[in-house]
Amino acid sequence: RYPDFAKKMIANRLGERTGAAGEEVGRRKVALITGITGQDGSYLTEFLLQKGYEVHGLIRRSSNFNTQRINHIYIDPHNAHKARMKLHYADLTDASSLRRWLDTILPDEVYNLAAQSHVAVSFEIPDYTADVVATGALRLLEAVRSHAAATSSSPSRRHIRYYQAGSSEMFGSTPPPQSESSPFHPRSPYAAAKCAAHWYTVNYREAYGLFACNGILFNHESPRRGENFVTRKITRAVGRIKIGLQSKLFMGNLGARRDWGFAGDYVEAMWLMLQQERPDDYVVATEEAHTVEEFLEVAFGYVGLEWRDHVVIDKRYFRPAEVDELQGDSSKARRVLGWKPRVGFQELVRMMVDEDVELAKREKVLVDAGYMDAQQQP
Ligand code: NDP
Ligand code: GDR
Repeated sequence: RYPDFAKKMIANRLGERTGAAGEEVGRRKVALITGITGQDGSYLTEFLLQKGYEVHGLIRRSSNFNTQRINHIYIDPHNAHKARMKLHYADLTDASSLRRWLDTILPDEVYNLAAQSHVAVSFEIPDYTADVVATGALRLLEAVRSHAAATSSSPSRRHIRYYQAGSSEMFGSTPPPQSESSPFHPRSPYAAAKCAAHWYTVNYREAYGLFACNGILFNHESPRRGENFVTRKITRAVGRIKIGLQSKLFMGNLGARRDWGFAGDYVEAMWLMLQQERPDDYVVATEEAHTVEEFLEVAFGYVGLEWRDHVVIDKRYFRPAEVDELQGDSSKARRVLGWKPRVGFQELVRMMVDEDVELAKREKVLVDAGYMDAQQQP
C-alpha cells in the first residue's frame, strides 16, 4: 500500500533494522552504554537520543532501584515502539552477560563508562576496584573482539567502535599541564586500574585492529554528580545550610587543584572520538584549575555565606596518597575533534548550587512535615 520512500521513512522513524526483504533500511545507529545509571551515562544517553540513536544501557542488579538519573527519559518497555532507550541487567564482573548483550543488541558503538569511580573508596576496596575498572574493561574488549570474530562473515556484522572512559587520575603526580604525551604515575588503586584499562584498549587496537579510543577526561561535574565527590558534597551542603537543614561541612584536603568542567560538555567529546576516521586517544579538559578552597569560596559566596563559618577539617577525608594538581592540555581534542567546553568554572558552580538550593527546599518540606530527619545528611 505504501510507496518505497514512505516505507523507508516509517522504518526509519521506528528505528527498524530490516525491510520486508530483510535488507537494512534507514537503520538507526545503536549504542551500548555501560554505567548508564551514572552521571556521564545519563548525559550521554540524552545526547545520543537527541542524535537519533537507539540506546541500550547495561545496569547492575541492586537491592534498590538505581535509575534515578535516567528516570526522566525512561519509557515503559510495554510501549516498546516508542522507547529508544532500553535497559538490560549485566555486570562488568560477568563476562557472559557482556557477550550475550553484544550478540543481541548488535551495537555500532560501545561506551564503557561503568566503574567503581571513587578514588578514596578504591583504597578501601582495591581488589574489587581492579576487578571492575581494569579487568571489567578487558572483559568488555574481549567480548567485542570475539563477537566481531564470530560475526565476521555474517550479514549482521557491525564494525563496533569502542570508547574507554579514562581519567586524569592516571597522571597522578606528573606535573601539569598534562597531555596525551605526559607519563602516567597513578596514586590510587583506582588510578592504577584505569591505567591498565587504558593499555588494554591500546593493545586491542594494535593487536586486533579494533576501533578503540581512550578518552582521558579531567574532572567533570554537574547537578547529577554523585554526592560524595567533593564538588557535589559542597553544593549539597551549601543548599542545606542556606535553607537551615545543616550547619557544618566536614572536609579533607582543601589544597588539591582540579581542572573542573561540565559533564554535559564532556559526553560530546566521547561521541566525537568515535566519529573520526581513525581511533586515537584524547585528553579532554577546560585547561583551567582551581583549588577545593576556591570552589568552597565561590559556592558559599554565591548564596551570601562565608565557608569558614561552616567547614571543619576531618582527617578521615584525607587519602593515603593525594593527587595535588591536575590541569589538562586538551589542544589535540580542540584541534582534531573541534571540541571545546561551553560551561566555565563560575557558571558550573552556580548551576550546581542553584539546583541544590531547590533540592534542599524540597527536603525542608519533608522535614517540616515530619517525613524526613534533618540529620540525614548526604
Ligand atoms: P559514576 O560513579 O557516576 O557512575 C558509574 C557507573 O558505573 C554507574 O552507572 C554504576 O552503576 C556503574 N557500575 C559500577 N560498578 C559496576 C559494575 N560492576 N558493573 C556494571 N556497572 C557498574 O561515574 P561517572 O559517570 O562520573 O563517570 C563515568 C566514567 O568515567 C567512570 O568510568 C569514571 O571512572 C570515569 N571518569 C569520570 C570522571 C568524572 O570526573 N566524572 C573523570 C574521568 C573519568 P550504579 O548506578 O549501579 O552504581
Ligand atoms: P577525584 O574527585 O578524586 O579527583 O576523582 P573527588 O571529588 O573525590 O576529589 C577531588 C579532590 O578533593 C579533595 N577533597 C575531598 N574529596 C572528597 N570526595 N570528599 C571530601 O570531603 C574532600 N575534601 C577534599 C580530594 O582529596 C581530591 O583531591 C574524580 C572521580 O570522578 C574519578 O572517577 C575521576 O577519574 C577523576 O575525578 C578525574
